[in-house]
Amino acid sequence: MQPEIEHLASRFREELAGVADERALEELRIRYLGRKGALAGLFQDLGKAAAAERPAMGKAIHALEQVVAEGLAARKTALSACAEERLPAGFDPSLPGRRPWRGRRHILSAVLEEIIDIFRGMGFSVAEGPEVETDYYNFQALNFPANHPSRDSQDTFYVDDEVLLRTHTSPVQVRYMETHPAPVRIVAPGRVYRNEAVDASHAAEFFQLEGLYVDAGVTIGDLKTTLRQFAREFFGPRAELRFRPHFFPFTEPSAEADVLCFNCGGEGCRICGGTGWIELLGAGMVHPNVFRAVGYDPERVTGFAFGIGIERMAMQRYGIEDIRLFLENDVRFLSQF
Ligand code: 2U9
Repeated sequence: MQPEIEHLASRFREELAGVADERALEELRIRYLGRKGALAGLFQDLGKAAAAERPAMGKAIHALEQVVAEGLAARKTALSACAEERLPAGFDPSLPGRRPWRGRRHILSAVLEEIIDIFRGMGFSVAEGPEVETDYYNFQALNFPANHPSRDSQDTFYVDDEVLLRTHTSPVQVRYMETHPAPVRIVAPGRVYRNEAVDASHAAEFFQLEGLYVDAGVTIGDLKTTLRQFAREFFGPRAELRFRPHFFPFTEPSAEADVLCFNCGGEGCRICGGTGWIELLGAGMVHPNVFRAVGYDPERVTGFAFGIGIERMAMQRYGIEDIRLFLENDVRFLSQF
């Protein structure tokens, strides 16, 4: 197209974009295609042009004519669609839409569901229970006697002397055993509360998944193989676990399990604090007093139990350094996962 004609084409497009109703569109049509319009003027110029220039000029004018005709027709369709749909006249339904905001699972839900799936694959089913519990189910049935120092590690928020926010999901397993005979193979996921001074690694509410396997003849060997299998599925086939003796009121013996540091492979680095190992979970053989509390005979059944902190697993997997980020609801954080 020649410069003058090209200029007209771009002016037409601008004017077309500004057209808001059918009357303005008709005016625009007359200005370009009417008897005294821009195109008519160009055709007159064509008549006066030198013979050698005419073919190229004629082609360019016809091209412009087409641009104008098509532009007017498209705008007309758009405007009548607006009228039919009662949309504002300036609305152009041919424009691409805005992508709607898509939600996603919270990173803690995603990690929790992944862990649940691993245990489902090993034959565990899911049990749930209330977050507001009684002193009996949260402590006494789990072998924390009243006024015993073992309670110090799990201070919580009290509604009154008897009613409190659960400090672990263990009451779910207590309730389950009260109502189901052995064998039991369940995981109990959920939110728990502790009266903690909040900092980068301590929260007053967090998520856990606890597991319980009870039957005749369950051994600590079953506990170790089950947790090793879990670690391999969650961290990868080369994940290694080590067990250190520990104390929990509700299990005896008890242990904490560490996973070989995925970052340094045991050499010692910043992530594992130079030890080569990262603390992962707690576990143990269910204390006979817990079985007695739910009416199981500790002479006939044994069982193992374990507890996994979900935030800790997510922090390790994704290199998150502050536990408070999980509950701040900042989309800049959440949308990374
Ligand atoms: C019953 C009997 C025993 C559950 C267990 C742990 C060890 C444990 C921690 C992991 C990180 C809490 O979230 S955390 O801070 N849990 O170390 N939990 S054994 O033992 C039970 C549960 C129920 C009836």
